[in-house]
Amino acid sequence: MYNSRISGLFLEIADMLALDEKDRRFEVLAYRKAAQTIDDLPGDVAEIYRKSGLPGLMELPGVGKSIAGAIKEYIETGRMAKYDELKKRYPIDFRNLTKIQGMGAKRAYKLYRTIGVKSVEDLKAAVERHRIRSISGFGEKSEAEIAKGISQFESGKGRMLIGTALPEAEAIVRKLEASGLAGRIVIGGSTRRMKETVGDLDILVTAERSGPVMDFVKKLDETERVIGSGPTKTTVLLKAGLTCDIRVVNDKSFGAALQYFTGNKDHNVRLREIAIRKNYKLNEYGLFDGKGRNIAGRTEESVYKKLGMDLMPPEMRENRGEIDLALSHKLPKLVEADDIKGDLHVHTSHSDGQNTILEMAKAAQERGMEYIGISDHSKSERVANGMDDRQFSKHLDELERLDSKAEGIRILKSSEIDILKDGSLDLSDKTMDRMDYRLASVHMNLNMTREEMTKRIIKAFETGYVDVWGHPTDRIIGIRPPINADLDRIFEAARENNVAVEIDSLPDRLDLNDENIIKARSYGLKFAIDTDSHSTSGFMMLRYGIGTARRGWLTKADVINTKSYGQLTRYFKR
Ligand code: DGT
Ligand code: CA
Ligand code: CA
Ligand code: ZN
Repeated sequence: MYNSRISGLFLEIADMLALDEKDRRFEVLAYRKAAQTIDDLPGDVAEIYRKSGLPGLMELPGVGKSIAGAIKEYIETGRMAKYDELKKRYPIDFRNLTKIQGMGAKRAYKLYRTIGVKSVEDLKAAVERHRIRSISGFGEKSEAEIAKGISQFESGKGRMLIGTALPEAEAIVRKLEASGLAGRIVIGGSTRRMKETVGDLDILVTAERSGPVMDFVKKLDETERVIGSGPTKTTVLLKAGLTCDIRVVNDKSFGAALQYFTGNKDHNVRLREIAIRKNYKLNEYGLFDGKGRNIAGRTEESVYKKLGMDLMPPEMRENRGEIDLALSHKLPKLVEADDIKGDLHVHTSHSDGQNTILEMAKAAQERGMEYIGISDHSKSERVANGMDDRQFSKHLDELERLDSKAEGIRILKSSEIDILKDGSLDLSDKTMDRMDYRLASVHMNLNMTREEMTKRIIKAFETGYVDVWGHPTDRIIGIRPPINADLDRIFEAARENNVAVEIDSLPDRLDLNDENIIKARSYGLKFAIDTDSHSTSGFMMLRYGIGTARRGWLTKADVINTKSYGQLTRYFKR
């Protein structure tokens, strides 16, 4: 899968072009937009090129002739001349440095020019020697912020977002399927459990002969180098930057192997204890009775069943109580992507989205949605072109007009309203009164004390205007830690004020996370699973929000946007 590599190169090219003395704003935007498009593709961009050549690439939104040429060049040669050229001028690891909170490309460049920082390691050394604070434009405070950013960065290192890992694994599965060398091909491990970050990929394959499968994997486009290989297991380092374990098992043990390699480890350990108590033995080859006879293993279900349990979804397998529920046949029926009837967090070209209201509505309709809530930013989000009350007045008129015109989908009037520093909301009551529902999020002033932040959010809820709390803790995985706030008190206030909490499907947000979902649910809260889409391709991210919701054990009834249009509008009016 070439997508993440190519979009990464484009983002870095954009960063470097932006440093130029000449104004290259349009080129910078073009590369950013192309990076976004490629990142959002459901399949491999290389497949598009192989099937339809340059013209196929140029049909992608935001991909013109020269960018298509760069994609082609990279797929064919593994290099990109434009990138290499810029890199000579800027020998700086922007990709990792800009992941550190408090470090944009401009600041990275300045540190390079003044004290020669090229990499995260250099930056770390400079921070430790307190060399940052004396550089103009930085100071002690930003040195401390960068130090914090580095430790946050390091804690996420070596793991990859599910939003990158899953498409990568799927691309390999598709190729194995097309090869005809294997029978069943299934993704296991943390990827199957939809964990927010993944350490390595685990793929299980059945095949009559393992040799040809292993050879195929070693020669994949995706493979950077082979780490180890034997008849049952091959480990390769992928160009995407993570390793992949491929195991070949036989049909008779497939279910037992899938169970074992799906994990997680604690879940497996408990399962094995239950087997031992029954005088059985459980391993990746099957379930065996006291006489060593194989009594289950062809399917996962057979293994769980012989242990007295119902089969539970992979997302639940974290040893958080799911085993007891399975033993007592009380597993919940978890929410599914098909249950979602609409999206309540959508941006359009009226603030920082790329597509018009109608384009977004049409794309949502094509995905089978019954309604879409348009939630463009409020005025304090200046960087995101937020609108003030006057602009909203026109915007809401427009939404009403489009709703009456659109066929097959309803358009709900909303906004992602900033929760300001003092807990007030960013729009007037009059404006908010006109909306079908209100989404409210914290975006700025994130460095408050725990008490201040808690009060700020509770105060916003107490206005009575908040229907959904957007991306609640505001974390960005590997980049920004969650806000420091007392979630117990906030959830209590959410219940009292009928505020549903959001699960934002963007793979670097997935906020609320699984553990906080379980906590919020214990307060009786409802949830909205949204995509926070900024373009028509954004709706594809829904599956990550669904995966996270399932990791938090949510059912259809817990999620408000599983309601029909009629039910939902009644719910908001109550
Ligand atoms: P990751 O790769 O760190 O995101 O997490 P996983 O869960 O994919 O872990 P991984 O790849 O090390 O191993 C895949 C599965 O294999 C894991 O979920 C459970 C099983 N497994 C690995 N090591 C052990 C072990 O020592 N004991 C048991 N019972 N199972 C194990
Ligand atoms: Ca793994
Ligand atoms: Ca593994
Ligand atoms: Zn937001």
